[in-house]
Amino acid sequence: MSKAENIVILTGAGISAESGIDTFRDSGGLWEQHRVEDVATPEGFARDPDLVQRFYDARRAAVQTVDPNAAHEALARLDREWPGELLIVTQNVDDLHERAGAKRVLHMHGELLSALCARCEARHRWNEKLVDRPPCPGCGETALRPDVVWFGEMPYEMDRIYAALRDADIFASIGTSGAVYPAAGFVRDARELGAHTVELNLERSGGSHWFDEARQGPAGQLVPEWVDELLAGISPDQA
Ligand code: BJW
Repeated sequence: MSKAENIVILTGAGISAESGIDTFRDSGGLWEQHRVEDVATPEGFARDPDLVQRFYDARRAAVQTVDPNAAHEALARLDREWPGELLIVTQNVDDLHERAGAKRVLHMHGELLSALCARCEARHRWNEKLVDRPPCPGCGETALRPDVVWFGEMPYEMDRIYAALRDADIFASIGTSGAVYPAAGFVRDARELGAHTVELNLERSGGSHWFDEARQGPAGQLVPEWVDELLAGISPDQA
């Protein structure tokens, strides 16, 4: 490599599976336990806010009892040591990338440990329950909702994501089924813009054919191997 390459990494629920967090669409996943229309749409929240608040309260409590795994640790190492631009775009609402030490993380589907005020639109760090309708620390209204992106809502920071994709030399997708847009379309965008694309997933996803390279296995094994390969390829003048 003559210059440090730019990397964009998309992560999904599969990267946190080995930490004990349920994925959505695998057997036994969250969408087998709950109807997506009920818990992950603005209409479902309007119909039964207590049901939705309890669903996210339980997940917010659970995420605080688990730890990052070898895949999160490896990406945090890459973030520390990679000399080029790097952005971890996660669809996950957990904070395991950050707790592993990664800094350049963007949560496009929001965060469990954040509450969004539907009245004043302020976002507040939050690790408690919301079902009891605590007041917004900003405006005082009892209008706090989970700060997550439901179907039909616009994901966060799309402009920043597309800017990073435009400059990417390498695009990697880790632990995501590629079933949800716009994230599922990033591989095509990155590829058209000239990036080398690689998928690391337990099994081939529906969109595997879009990738230049697709590796199958658990993230806790594949990601550390891939990161070792990338870091071994850095030439001394870039380090
Ligand atoms: C392992 C592993 C291990 C397991 N190691 N791997 C028709 C066509 C196209 C689009 C649409 C359409 N109709 C509607 C839409 C748009 C809609 C959409 O995509 N719908 C689809 C169902 C078709 N999208 C939206 O509404 C989005 N907004 C939007 O589009 O706004 C307009 C817009 C226009 C233009 C530009 C930009 C925007 C919003 C989507 C919001 C998604 N929200 C959720 C919930 C978030 C909060 C929460 O956590 O509850 O996000 S849904 C859920 O799915 C969650 C996830 O982030 C997301 C993706 O899931 P993920 O991460 O891929 O998980 P799984 O379970 O699907 O897959 C796990 C994978 O891991 C599997 O492949 C396993 O094999 C693997 N795995 N163990 C490695 N150990």
